[in-house]
Amino acid sequence: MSVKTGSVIPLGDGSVGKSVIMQLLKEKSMSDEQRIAVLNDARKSKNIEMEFAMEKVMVEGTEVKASIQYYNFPGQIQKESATTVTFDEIINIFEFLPALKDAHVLLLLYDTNRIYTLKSLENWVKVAAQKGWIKPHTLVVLVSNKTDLQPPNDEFVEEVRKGIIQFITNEGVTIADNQVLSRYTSCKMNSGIDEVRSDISNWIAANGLGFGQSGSS
Ligand SMILES: Nc1nc2c(ncn2[C@@H]2O[C@H](COP(=O)(O)OP(=O)(O)OP(=O)(O)O)[C@@H](O)[C@H]2O)c(=O)[nH]1
Ligand SMILES: [Mg+2]
Repeated sequence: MSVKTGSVIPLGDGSVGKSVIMQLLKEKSMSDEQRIAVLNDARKSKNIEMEFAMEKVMVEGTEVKASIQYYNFPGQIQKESATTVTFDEIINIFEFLPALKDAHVLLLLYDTNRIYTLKSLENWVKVAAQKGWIKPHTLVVLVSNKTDLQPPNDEFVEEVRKGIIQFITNEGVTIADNQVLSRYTSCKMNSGIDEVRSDISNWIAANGLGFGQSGSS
């Protein structure tokens, strides 16, 4: 069986749900109680958070193992106090990590209940581009989270999705329209999470770095 490996980087403002969704994506068979505990225990991230998951996926009739590495950072950019750590401080330390040379999947998360977090995604895409994370083999998923609190504005979300494609294209990276997905999730209601998990594992199974089987690249 071949194994494909790839990294997933969630990006977005503070409190949009990056840490929580990463836990839910990692753990496929989480009970309702466990999920509510993850939501209730969520704290502002003060360091890089790493998780690892393995998913079996069928690709053209053969089973492929997708080995998925999640790297999550604090969404905070401004320094709030001497003890809080910002995105840039963390990322500067971890820049040498090989898995951070590029991302196979970028999750651009915002909180549907705070519309300015959707506008902020323009800045987060810029950060990703500056870091060189967006490559022709990168899947971008625009995640509208907390839909239990506020249903997203479909037209505005689509406008932002198109804007992301335009920006990436202007950066000189070739990206197809179906490489920037839009997904609606609620971590609280457990809706849309399975879909995002499949997006990630299917993409990494097909486009990840190959090990194991001879002839695979
Ligand atoms: N109602 C609701 N609350 C959610 C949802 N997802 C996350 N939350 C809550 O939102 C808060 C922030 O979630 P986190 O995962 O810590 O957010 P984060 O993006 O990691 O934030 P930073 O670590 O500060 O960057 C927590 O209190 C979560 O319980 C959701 O879908 N619905
Ligand atoms: Mg966090």
